[in-house]
Amino acid sequence: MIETQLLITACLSLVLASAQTGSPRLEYNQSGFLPTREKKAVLIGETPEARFLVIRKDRGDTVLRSACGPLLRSSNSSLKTRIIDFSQLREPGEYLLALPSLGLSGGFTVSPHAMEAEARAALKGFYYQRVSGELEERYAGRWHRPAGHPDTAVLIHPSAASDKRPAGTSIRSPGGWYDAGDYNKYIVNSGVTVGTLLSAYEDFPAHFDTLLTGIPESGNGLPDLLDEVLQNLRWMLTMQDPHDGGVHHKCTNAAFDGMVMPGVTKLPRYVMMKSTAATLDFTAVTAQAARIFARFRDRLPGLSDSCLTAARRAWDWAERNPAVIYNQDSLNRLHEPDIRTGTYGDGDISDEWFWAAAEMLATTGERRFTKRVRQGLTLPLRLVSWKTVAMMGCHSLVRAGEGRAAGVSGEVTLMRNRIIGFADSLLSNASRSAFATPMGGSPSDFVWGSNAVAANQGIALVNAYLLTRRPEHLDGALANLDHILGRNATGYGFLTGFGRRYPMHPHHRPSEADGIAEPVPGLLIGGPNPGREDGCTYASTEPETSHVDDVCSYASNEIAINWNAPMVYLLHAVRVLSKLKPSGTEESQRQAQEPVPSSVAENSLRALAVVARATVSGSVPAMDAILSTTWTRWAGSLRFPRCGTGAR
Ligand code: 9MR
Ligand code: 9MR
Repeated sequence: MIETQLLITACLSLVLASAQTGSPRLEYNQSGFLPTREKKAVLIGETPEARFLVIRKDRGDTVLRSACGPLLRSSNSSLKTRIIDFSQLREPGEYLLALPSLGLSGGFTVSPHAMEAEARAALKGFYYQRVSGELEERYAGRWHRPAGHPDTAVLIHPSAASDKRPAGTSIRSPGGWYDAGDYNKYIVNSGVTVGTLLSAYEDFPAHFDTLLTGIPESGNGLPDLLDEVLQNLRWMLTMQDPHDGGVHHKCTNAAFDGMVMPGVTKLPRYVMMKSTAATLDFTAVTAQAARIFARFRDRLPGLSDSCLTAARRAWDWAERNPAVIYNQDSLNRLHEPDIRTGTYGDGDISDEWFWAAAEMLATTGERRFTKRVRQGLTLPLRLVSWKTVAMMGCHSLVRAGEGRAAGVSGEVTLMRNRIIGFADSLLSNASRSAFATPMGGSPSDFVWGSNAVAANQGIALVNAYLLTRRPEHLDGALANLDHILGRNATGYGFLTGFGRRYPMHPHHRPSEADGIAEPVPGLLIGGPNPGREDGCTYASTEPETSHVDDVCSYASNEIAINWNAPMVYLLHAVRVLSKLKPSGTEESQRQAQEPVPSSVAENSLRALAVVARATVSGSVPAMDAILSTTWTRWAGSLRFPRCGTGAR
């Protein structure tokens, strides 16, 4: 160990200074890497780096040395980055990255179990959003709580009054999930959420058939995902007016509850007027549920048929009322009491028409739905969000195939090509991205709920992959997952409870009011949003960094079911599909093997490798200590030219 002592003595005598401006940092998926897929980190800062090493944490061996990518300028902030690609690394284990500007840094794991707990937790996140039942300790752990709003006597708001249901009378509308950090239940948002979860089931049924999440229904003969969906689907069915088939837009308080636990406030709840958007979204998901639950007729006799009947009645109502838009401001001018909760108002429902028609066609094969499907094909293919749902219909029709999509088989071929074209444009964004992600192709990706933009782009890429089996489509989806779980400009992994740094103060009433420091786990935070509609104080206002971990911030730090659902889809899809097809394009492998000329940086890396090995062999404090103490800074700030003695 003379080598090590020499090294330390020599190095300690050097000036400890950082040559960098700003402090560089390394961001990557904090939930680990899958052995068979791409692995990238992003070095943020204006660094002179040329080379990096990957070191095995237990043995201190250098297992990979390669070149950092060129300095990139982000188009979504003033940050500069370099991509560090270690996709070549495939052996499961714990590793460190060594970089001249950072020293030994970035402990990460490669494992076939990477993101497995996250995948389960994101689905379990819905359990914590359940409205009307108690969350028992044996399922909810320390986040157990009494039942929330019972919703057994919900008032008919004047906007919803009819002869059969006069204003002020009440209906039962119990159950379901709370929408987000607030305690209301909105059909439009429930629709896209349930549709996304049901699509996850339809795309990966064998996986979900055996997946357990530790909910009260686990082991009852139904997949947990479907048990969870049923919680909300059954609530949705209560929102359909049995007299005419129309669906109420939402079940809500007049104003948002304070930051209290569910069930604390006992203020009146209302169902609002029926709307065409709500009724069509309801049609779409009850139609989809009808075909899925048909497989479970033994377990749930009648459910599939009830869903289909509900779907048909809703469709018929929409045909009679094709453009009833929910506009809360005009309602508040006409009626008492004023309603101040979320609106999910959508003035353009052509895509809702298409989605409903597509699901009806996929389920029934009846030609009466083809007209609306054909009309919808002229719509621009937009990314899925609560108000843009055409792509949901495309995915379902493509999944159903020509057999079911009777009369529109030519169009289904067209849709396949559009899905692939959409995914390819996302990939071309990734090739220009300072974070190597499809996410952020345009600054407008950073909206309220930007992490769901990333997740829904991921779903679009997965759907393309299911058609093409081109590894880059799956790696593109994974890249957005990496974004959400840490490879982003903020340094947060955005799923509560996971990774080394996640938001602790989500705008989520239970997390805020329960007196437990840890937020409720498995919830996806909205993410950077330069719109900053909440008026909170943000340290940065640039698109990709305008996020603040403050309960105040509902525009960047809330959670929502329509964000969690695509996260569930993406996590499970990427994991399931990664078992099928290894990645690593020839291009990236070639790049990683190219020799890079020896340089100052090279020498400093050698020194880092020596430090790493010496640490493991016990001649300097243990690796963990190095990482957590001044050793990191020491190693990081060395001027290495004179330290480079005899590393591998
Ligand atoms: O808590 C509400 C959150 O769920 C919504 O997304 C947000 C926007 O509609 O509104 C939040 O409620 C705020 C209200 O709009 C204004 N007063 C403060 C409320 C939050 O504390
Ligand atoms: O996710 C919704 C976002 O797209 C809208 O811009 C925003 C304002 O209308 O509302 C968001 O949805 C919120 C809903 O209105 C109330 N519950 C919380 C939702 C997430 O913040």
